[in-house]
Amino acid sequence: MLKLWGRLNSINVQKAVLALEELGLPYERTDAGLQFGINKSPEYLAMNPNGLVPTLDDDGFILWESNVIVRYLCAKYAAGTLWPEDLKIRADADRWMDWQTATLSGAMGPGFSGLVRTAPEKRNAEAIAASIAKTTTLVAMLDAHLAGRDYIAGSTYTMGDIVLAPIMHRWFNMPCERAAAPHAERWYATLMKRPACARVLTLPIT
Ligand SMILES: N[C@@H](CCC(=O)N[C@@H](CS)C(=O)NCC(=O)O)C(=O)O
Repeated sequence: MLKLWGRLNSINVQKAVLALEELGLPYERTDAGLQFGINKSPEYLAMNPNGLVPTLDDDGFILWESNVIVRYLCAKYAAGTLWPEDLKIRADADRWMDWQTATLSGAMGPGFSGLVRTAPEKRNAEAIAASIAKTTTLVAMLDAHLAGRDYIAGSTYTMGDIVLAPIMHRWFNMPCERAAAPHAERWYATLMKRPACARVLTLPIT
């Protein structure tokens, strides 16, 4: 059976769980990271030397990097749908997946950890404001992209949506002011009607 390590309040773990849930695959998940520990143990480091979550074990094949886990699962079990066969549609999904990791995640991180994981008296207001401002600009970019399409890579739901959904769920639920992003909000509402998204993303952000 597929095995996954990682705590559910990590957006990177949520991506992998969402892929598994969308695919309807049986899997076993072990909480790991932060208060659950495990991820710095020698056994875990032998699987994932980064000591980070998530890690996937597919019958002895060990994989880390959340976007790669999503791509692998979608290519193995949903080629032609979640993993588009059309090269350009797939590259479009890949582009936004990499953008999420390389650009959006880093911009949103300080605002999220400041507002959600830091006691009010210890918050760095300047860092939080800078993070919210950067994220607002990036979300506007995503919003403009979604103005012309139903989903990240066009007219159908793909791995691109799976990777963007957890971070956008976080953004739409962070305790801060947000500029209107009507196309991204419409996209998010559509996603939340999917049973797998509703199961994975209705958790409060922590
Ligand atoms: N690029 C990696 C980043 C993984 C990562 O940063 N994971 C965080 C949680 S989102 C982590 O393991 N933090 C340490 C911990 O939870 O103890 C991926 O996408 O899988």
